[in-house]
Amino acid sequence: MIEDYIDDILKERLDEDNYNKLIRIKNPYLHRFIAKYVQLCNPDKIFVSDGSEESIEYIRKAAIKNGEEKPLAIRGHTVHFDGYYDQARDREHTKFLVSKGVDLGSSLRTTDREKGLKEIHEILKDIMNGHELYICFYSLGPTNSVFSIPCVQLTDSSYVAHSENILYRQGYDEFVRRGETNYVFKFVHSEGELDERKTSKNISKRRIYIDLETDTVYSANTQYGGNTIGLKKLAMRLAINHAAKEGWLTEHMLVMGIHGPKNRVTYITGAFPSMCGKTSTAMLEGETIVGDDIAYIREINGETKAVNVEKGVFGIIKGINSKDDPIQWKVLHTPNEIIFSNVLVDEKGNVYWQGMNREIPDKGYNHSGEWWNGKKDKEGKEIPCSHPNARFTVALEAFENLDPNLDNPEGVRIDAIVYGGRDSDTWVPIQEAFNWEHGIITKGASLESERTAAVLGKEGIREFNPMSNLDFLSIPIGKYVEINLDFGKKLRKKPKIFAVNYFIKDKETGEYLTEKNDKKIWYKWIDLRVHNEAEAIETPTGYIPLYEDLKKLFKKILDKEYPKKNYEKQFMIRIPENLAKIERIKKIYEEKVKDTPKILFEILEEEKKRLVETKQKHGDYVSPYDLLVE
Ligand code: SPV
Ligand code: MN
Repeated sequence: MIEDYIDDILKERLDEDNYNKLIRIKNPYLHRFIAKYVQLCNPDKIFVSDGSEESIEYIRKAAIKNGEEKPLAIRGHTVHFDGYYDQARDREHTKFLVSKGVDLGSSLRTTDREKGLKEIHEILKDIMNGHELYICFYSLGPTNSVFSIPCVQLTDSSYVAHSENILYRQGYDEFVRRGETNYVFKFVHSEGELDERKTSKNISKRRIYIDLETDTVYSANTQYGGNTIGLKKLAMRLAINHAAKEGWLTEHMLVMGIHGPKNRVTYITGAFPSMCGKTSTAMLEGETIVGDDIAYIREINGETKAVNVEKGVFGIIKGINSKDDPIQWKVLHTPNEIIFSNVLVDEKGNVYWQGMNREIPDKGYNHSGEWWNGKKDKEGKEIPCSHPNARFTVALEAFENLDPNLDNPEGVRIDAIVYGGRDSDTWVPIQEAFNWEHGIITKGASLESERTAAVLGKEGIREFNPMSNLDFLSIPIGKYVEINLDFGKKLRKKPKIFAVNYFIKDKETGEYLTEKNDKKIWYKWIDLRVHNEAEAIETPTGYIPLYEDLKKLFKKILDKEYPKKNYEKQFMIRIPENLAKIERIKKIYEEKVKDTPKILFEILEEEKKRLVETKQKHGDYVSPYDLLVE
C-alpha cells in the first residue's frame, strides 16, 4: 500500500505511463524515497526506466538530444566531455556522513551527519529545475544470486544513466520480484547547472556525501563518472560496509580466467590502484575476462567465490595501442555502443588519445573546448590532446575474450589473489606469499603506489593504498585488514596470494625492466604454481620463479628469448628498499591506524628479520642465484 500523501506526490509529478511503471514495484520504502527527492530536486520532467530496450533507447537518445553526448564517425560511438576541472575523483569533497560517537579512523574523510545532510539537501533543492530526472533500477552482481544488491539511481544526467545502462545489469524485474524491502542502495545525483558546453558549472559546490546509515549517496555539481555513476565507486563504499558486517569482501579487483595446460581455467582476482594496469591485465590476450574493476567475494562451502559487480568497462584509454592491446583496440574501432570521454575529436568525428601510436591531429575538440597543439590552460600548463584520465565505456559483451561465467549467479572459484601497484624500486615483477596471512599483510595491506591521474592532485607521490581499496574504504583500515585475515580462516583451501610489479626500474639507468606484455608470463606462472607444476626460490619476501621456467614460458607464450641478465636484474632482491618499505608501513599502522591487528606487526617483524639476515650473508642487492644455492 502506498501511503496516500506519497501517492499524491507521485501522481502529480509523474505522467500516467511513468507512474504505472513505478508502482508495479510494490515497495513503499522506495516510493517514499523517490517522492522525497522528486519534491526536493524539483525536475521539470521524470522518466522511469523499466529496463526494457525501449527505456534504454529513450535514455540513449536523450543524451544526444540534451547535448551531453555527441555522435561520432563510427556507428554507436558517442563522446562526452566533463568540465576541465572535473576530470577525476574528487577525494576532498567525498565524505562519509557520521553520527556523533561513530569513529571511522583518521584516514577516512568524514563530516558530521546532520550538518552534511543539511548542506547537501540545500544544494539539491530545486537543482533539477529545467532538467529531466531519470529513475533507473539495477542489480550489482548477477541477478537472482546471493551476491546481488538492488540499486536505484536518480539522476538528471542522461550521460550518467546511459553509462549505467552499459555498465550494470538491469534490476527493474528484480525490484518487482523482491517487493517490499529496504535493502536497497540509493543514489541521488544532479549535475547541477550546466554551461554552454553542457558541463557542470558550479564545481565549487561539488559534493559527494555518503550516508552509511541509510545506504544513500548524494552527488551534486559534477559529471565525472567516478563521482557520479552511483553504482561504481559510490556503491562500493556502501558495499564494503555491508560486507564487513555480513562476512564477505568487496574488493577493487579484476576477475579473470587464466588458461593453463590441458584446457584448464584458473580464476584469479587482482587488486591494483587506478591506472596501474588492472584493465590491461584483465584484457590479456589468451585469457578470459570476468571483470576489470570491482568484485564481490564470498566464502561458499569453504571455497572462495567471486563475481563481477558490473557488466561493462569504464576503462582508461591513454596508452591503448594496436600492438599492446589488440583486443581493446579492436573494440574501440568497431561499431558498438561506446561512450568516449575526454578524448580528442576531429571535425570528422574521429577519436584520438595520448599514447595511441597514431599521428594526432594538431587541432580538434577536447575537454578544454577547441584545442590546438601547444594550447595552455589558465595556469599556463600545456593541455595534452586527451586527458590522462580519459575513458571509454563499453559493455563486456563487446569483447571476444569475455568469460562465459560473467553472469553465473554462483560466481567463479578463485584460486589466486594478486596485488600490484606502481612501484619503481622495491618489489620484483612477481612473487608468491608464503601463506594467506603473509600475503594479506606484506602484499595486500602493505600495498603502495605512485599516484596517478585518476584522482585530482599531484602525480608521482608514493601513496599507501591497502588492497588498492583505500579510496573506497567505509570502515576503519585496521578493521578492514582484520576482515581480510579472518576471511581466510573460513576457507578449506585458501587461494594463493601473489604480488606483481609492472613498473620496476633499473637502479642505474632508471629504465623500466619489463615490457608491457611480459605480464602474460607472470600469470602463466601463477597458474603453474596453483597447480603445483612449478618450483620456486624462497626469498626473504616470498617465492620467486626459477629462470628456466620463465625462459620456457617466454618462448612458448611470447616467442621471445629471455636472457639470464634480464632475469637477474628483474628478480634481484633489493634489501634496503624492502627494509625501508617495512618501516614506512609499520609507521603508518602504528601512527595512523587504530586497532591494527597485532599479527600485522609480528609478520612485518619476521620479514624484516629475514631481510637483515640475507643482507648479512649476501649484501644489499641479492641475485636470485645466491638464494638458489642455499
Ligand atoms: C578508478 O579510478 O579506480 C576507476 C574509475 O575505476 S573511477 O570510477 O573514477 O573510480
Ligand atoms: Mn577502479
